[in-house]
Order: sequence, then C-alpha cells, then structure tokens
Amino acid sequence: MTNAHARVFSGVQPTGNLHLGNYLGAIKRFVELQERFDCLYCVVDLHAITVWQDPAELKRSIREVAAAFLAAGVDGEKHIVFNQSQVSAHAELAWIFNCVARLGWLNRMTQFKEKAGKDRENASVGLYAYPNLMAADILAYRATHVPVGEDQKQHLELARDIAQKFNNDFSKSIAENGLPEKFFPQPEPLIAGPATRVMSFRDGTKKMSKSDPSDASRINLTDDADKIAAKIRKAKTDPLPLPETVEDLKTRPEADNLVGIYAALADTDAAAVLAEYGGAQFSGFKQALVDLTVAKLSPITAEMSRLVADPGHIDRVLVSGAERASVIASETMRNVKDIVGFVRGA
Ligand code: AQP
Repeated sequence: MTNAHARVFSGVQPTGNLHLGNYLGAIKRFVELQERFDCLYCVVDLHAITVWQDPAELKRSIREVAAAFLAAGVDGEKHIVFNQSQVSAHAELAWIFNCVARLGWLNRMTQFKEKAGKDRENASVGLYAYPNLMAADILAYRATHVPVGEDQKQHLELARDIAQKFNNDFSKSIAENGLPEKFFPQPEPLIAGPATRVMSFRDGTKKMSKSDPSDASRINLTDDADKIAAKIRKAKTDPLPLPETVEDLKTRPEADNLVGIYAALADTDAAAVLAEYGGAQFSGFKQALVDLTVAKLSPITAEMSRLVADPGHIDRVLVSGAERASVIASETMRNVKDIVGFVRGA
C-alpha cells in the first residue's frame, strides 16, 4: 500500500557504462520502494551534460538507463519513468534555486572538487551548480524521500538547506498565497542495507564509477556471464583468508566490498555471509560470488537488450512519464512563481 503523502524521487545519469554500483545503490532499491511510495524515477540528462556528451551517445544512454529501470522491475505505468529534459520545471526551478543557494554552500561540495579535479577553471558552470538542479529535481515534485547512495548524501543535505531557506525567505508570501508554511518539505535520504557504496575492483578505496577509465574496475550492466566471471576473479584482494567477523572487515576494504556485494545481491547482511564464508580462501568465495552475480544480473541484462532493441516502446514510456510528471511539477512552478512575486499577466 502506498503512503499518499510520501513521494519518492530519484535519478540516474545517462553517462554510459551503467554498473553494479548503480544497480545495488539505486535501481534495485527503486524497485523495492514501489510497494510503499508513489515514485518518480528520472533519467537525469540535464545533469549528464555538465560534462561533455556526444549527442548520439547521449540518446543511446538515455534509452539504456530507462531500459535498465524497466528491466530491473520498475513499473512505468503505476509509477513515473521519464527523462529530465522533457519537463521544463527542472531547469526553471533550478534557476530560482541558483538565487537561493549561497556560494559558500556550493564551495563545500566534495563531488565538484573530485570531478573538476585540478583543472577547475575549465569545469562547466553547470557542474558547479549541479546540486541546485538536483534540489530542483526533488522539490519540483515536493518529494519526501530520496533513495541515494552514500556519495549523494551531501547533495541531499544541500537540497534540505535550500528548501528551508526558500520557506524562510518567502514565509510571508507563502502565507499570503494561502500555501502551507513548509511549502517545500525536507526530503529524507533513504540509505539502507549493504553495498550503498560499491567500490572499484581495482582499488577498494575508490567507488565503482561509470567514468573510471579501467573497464575491469566495474561490472557493467551489459557484461555477459564470461566477462562478469573474469572481472570478479581478477578483482583485487589481500592475501589473507576472509575474516570471521564484520569488525575485521573494517581494515580490509577489498574483502569488505566483495562481502557487501554478495550480501546485497543475496538480500542478506555481511554477518550472514561471513557465517558461511569466514575463514575461506578468496578463490572459493569468488566463485560463489560469480554464480550469484550471474544468476541475479543475467535476467536483467537479457531484458535490457530486448528493450533497447525496441526504442519505440521505451520512448512511449518516457513520453507518458514526462506528461504525468509535468502535471505535478507545473503546479509547483505556478505556486513558486506566485510566491517569488512574478506577475502572471492577464
Ligand atoms: N559505486 C556506487 N555504489 C553505490 N551506489 C552508487 N551510485 C553510483 N555509484 C555507486 C548511485 O547510483 C545512482 C546514480 O548515480 P549517477 O549515475 O547519477 O551519478 P554518480 O553517482 O556520479 O555515478 P557514477 O557511476 O559514479 O558516475 P560518474 O562516473 O559519471 O560520476 C545514485 O543514487 C548514486 O548514489
């Protein structure tokens, strides 16, 4: 049963190489949340272009992310699946939030620092303002809950700060327009379970990422069983057997990562995995992980390729999703424009 006042919004960037981290940290959770919430799942193409995207490749990636949502079990009829660029409220509200958020807040965002790297002068303005657009994505629907991986927690905190500052700055106007005092809700992060941060197979201290130049660092959602097996077998580990306790995983990042992935795929926790494999050599555990990963991902990858081969179907889902999303977001924008003091005209 869904809770009428609770709405979930989340997004994935169409930047190629969808991977196991995106699946376990986001898409798998999207499916689970459909039972309890009204959900909007967005292919965030406006975010993608904060770094250069080849237009033909971007089109392919947008459909691939939508296909991954559907193949994993997201219901595009009961819930809303769409791409961000097709609902103009995202960009409009982001501009208003550019004028609410403070430079000091954005200067603290660690993802900008990581992504811009040393060549900060050359980063796009969009990459810097990215968290304001993310706040707009969520608040355009007045979403109350946002499933995200650990890496996005700081951006969600910024969205909460923006919501609060907007409500405070415009409290008089909100009341004069007959709107609720807390016009924008405080969106809550939904970060739960193992593997909220899946790490690279080449370096257990770096997150698994689409943009990592090493393909061996991640399992792509398009990898076949042989590739999955080869990547898991080659995944970096230390020379010791698997630890016996969860406490001992803390100093063993690679073991921690593989045990976390196993636990997330098996819908259990690290303690249960160690109860079975604690003290075992990595070779045996890796084989069990290969079998589990292939069993869980193969049906999804097969369905993804079937869907990608029929772009007409994906496009219909996206068009219908954008229409339904626009109805919700345009009501928010009408209220926001009144609150800010823009004149509607006759
Ligand atoms: N390694 C990860 N472990 C768990 N969750 C992850 N997510 C991403 N990487 C991991 C979650 O996936 C969702 C979509 O992410 P995104 O594509 O919008 O952006 P991202 O976090 O920047 O993803 P990548 O893969 O790291 O892409 P690049 O390399 O382009 O920066 C989010 O909920 C995210 O938490």
